[in-house]
Amino acid sequence: MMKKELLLGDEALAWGAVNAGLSGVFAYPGTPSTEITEFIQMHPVARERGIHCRWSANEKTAMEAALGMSFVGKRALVCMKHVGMNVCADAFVNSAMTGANGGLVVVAADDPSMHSSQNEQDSRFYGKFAMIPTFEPSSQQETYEMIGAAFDFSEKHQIPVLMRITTRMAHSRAVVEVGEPRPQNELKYPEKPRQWILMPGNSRVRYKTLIEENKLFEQEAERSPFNRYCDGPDKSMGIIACGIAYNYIMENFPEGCPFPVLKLSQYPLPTALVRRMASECGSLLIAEEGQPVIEEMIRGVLDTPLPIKGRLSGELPRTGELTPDNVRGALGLPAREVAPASQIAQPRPPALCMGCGHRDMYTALNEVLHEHYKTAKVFSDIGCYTLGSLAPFHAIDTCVEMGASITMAKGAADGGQFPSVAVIGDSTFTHSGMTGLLDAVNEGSNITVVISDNLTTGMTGGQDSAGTGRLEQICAGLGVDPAHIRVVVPLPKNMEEIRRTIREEIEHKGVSVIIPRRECIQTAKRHNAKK
Ligand SMILES: Cc1ncc(C[n+]2csc(CCOP(=O)(O)OP(=O)(O)O)c2C)c(N)n1
Repeated sequence: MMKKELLLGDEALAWGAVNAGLSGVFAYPGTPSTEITEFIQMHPVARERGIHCRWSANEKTAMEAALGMSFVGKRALVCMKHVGMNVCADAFVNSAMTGANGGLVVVAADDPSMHSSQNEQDSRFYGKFAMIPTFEPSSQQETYEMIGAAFDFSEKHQIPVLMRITTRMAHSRAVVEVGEPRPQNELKYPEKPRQWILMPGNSRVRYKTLIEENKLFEQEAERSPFNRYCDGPDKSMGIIACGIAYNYIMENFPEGCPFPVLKLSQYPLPTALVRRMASECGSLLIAEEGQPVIEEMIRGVLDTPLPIKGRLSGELPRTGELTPDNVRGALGLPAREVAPASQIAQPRPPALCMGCGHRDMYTALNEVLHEHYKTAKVFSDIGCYTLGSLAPFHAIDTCVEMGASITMAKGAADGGQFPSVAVIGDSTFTHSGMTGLLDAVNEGSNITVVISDNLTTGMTGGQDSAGTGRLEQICAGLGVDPAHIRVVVPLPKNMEEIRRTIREEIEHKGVSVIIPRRECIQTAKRHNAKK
């Protein structure tokens, strides 16, 4: 029986996966993907069905665990934000070589306009690069349906599937018709076990079949119900609209689009459909969210030179999100009178919450460094504490990607920098800081590592943090001298002690770790309210 629910794109995806017989979701939080896993964690049906839904330490461990679940025949989902694809890339790219057994779908949530990310990378490149079929929904309803189709595709062709969504799809709500859950798969082992042992002899054979299979995946894309060719009377231009960009185009033509439109939501690129459009139209407009992935590909596909317009050629903006308004010029429509966002909503610069322990940590660190160590450099990382770069703290010199603080501090120290300080959050530390700390310990690098522990993954809304309660043991296990693992409570009343601790550990010649520990005030509020 179908029923209607008002769902975020993320929730439609999660519900679709549960109803498609999911056995486990493996994920590390990251905007705008977090709500997929949270929906499954909160859902009574998921609980009844015993679906695995605990957070993983990082995207690579998530991807590998899901691959293991697929190996034993069950349906597994991996979710992450786009930069998480970089972290799990080794496992992801090689999963095209092993193939899948139980359905395996990897969801990458891209963040064009960088609302909460360091870059605007487009995950479809990873699909093409790994030769993994990629799905890109254009509506919440399609997201719901597509995730089930992606699992079916994955099992039919024994290949992982990448599903790419973007911020607006993930975080906007629409009415979605949902169906009934299908049972989970039984345990069942791969029929081609050699493929799962990627030694050169096996891989060489497998790589050739993967290339052959991609021809089949392309044929699937040519006849996919998610790719649609809608003819139109005005052949001066044909529009290729990918994923959510399809909506931005169609919203401008409530009476129907006069141009032929190829809605693209499944790759590899269906080149026959593209060629058909090129042969019938005077020019092509490529509307895609993110980077000009398809625009670049199409230039290599067409036999006849044809004007191709898009993000590369400048008809559409090269950076940032597309909107129904900013595609109008490319459609030959007059600009709409809209007030700039800054007039509609007052911009509010982000800041650390009042009462946050990171504030006290930075206050103490700044005082020590400004007074005693004018040459200090602070290599920070990604999390709430990155806001230490802004007023009033201006406390950090770098923020690159998760885990980079400790390793950059090490490299700088190797290059003669003193003091070389790393600031990293507890979740970021277990995500990808631990291996860097091991490098530093092995070389006795002269660095001071501050693990600012708020007992949660604060930045993404307060998910469990993988090392909570065990950070000192982890550091000691990695070889940090226990005498130089110091725990302090970041509160104004403890300033004197914190400053002294920082000073002593900077003076220690070797690796030291300072752990300022106090619960995130947002999660503390929630915990108190529950009590
Ligand atoms: C590879 C990657 N995955 C996920 C994210 C999203 N993200 C940014 S910071 C962060 C974790 C922050 O937690 P923590 O280190 O404990 O610091 P806090 O925010 O609690 O201060 C996450 C999940 C990201 N930026 N990059």
